[in-house]
Amino acid sequence: MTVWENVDGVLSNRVDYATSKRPAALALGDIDGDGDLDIGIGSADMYLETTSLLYNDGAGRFAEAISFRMGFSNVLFADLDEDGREELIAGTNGNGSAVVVTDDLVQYLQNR
Ligand SMILES: [Ca+2]
Ligand SMILES: [Ca+2]
Repeated sequence: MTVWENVDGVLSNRVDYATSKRPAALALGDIDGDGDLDIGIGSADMYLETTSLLYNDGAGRFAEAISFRMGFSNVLFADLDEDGREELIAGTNGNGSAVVVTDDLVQYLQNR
């Protein structure tokens, strides 16, 4: 995934980020409620089964992708429980399943 900064109307300061293989969908949302848009990426690769989340550092840069072993090709953000932090909702095209990822779950998985 590549992000360019808009500097006075000119796309500049290109930064490439490693994400899930064969990214198929991208969504912006604020999963940690800090006011900065984070990025969720779904994958079209059913074998590698990765969905990625990149936290915004508040300065327009993103932390290294956190990848989950779940092969969901569609992603979106919505604040399902109205706590001010959006959840990442990921769904498949194939088997009709979906998961909801919260910031609390990500922090738990990162710190165990
Ligand atoms: Ca955020
Ligand atoms: Ca929420």
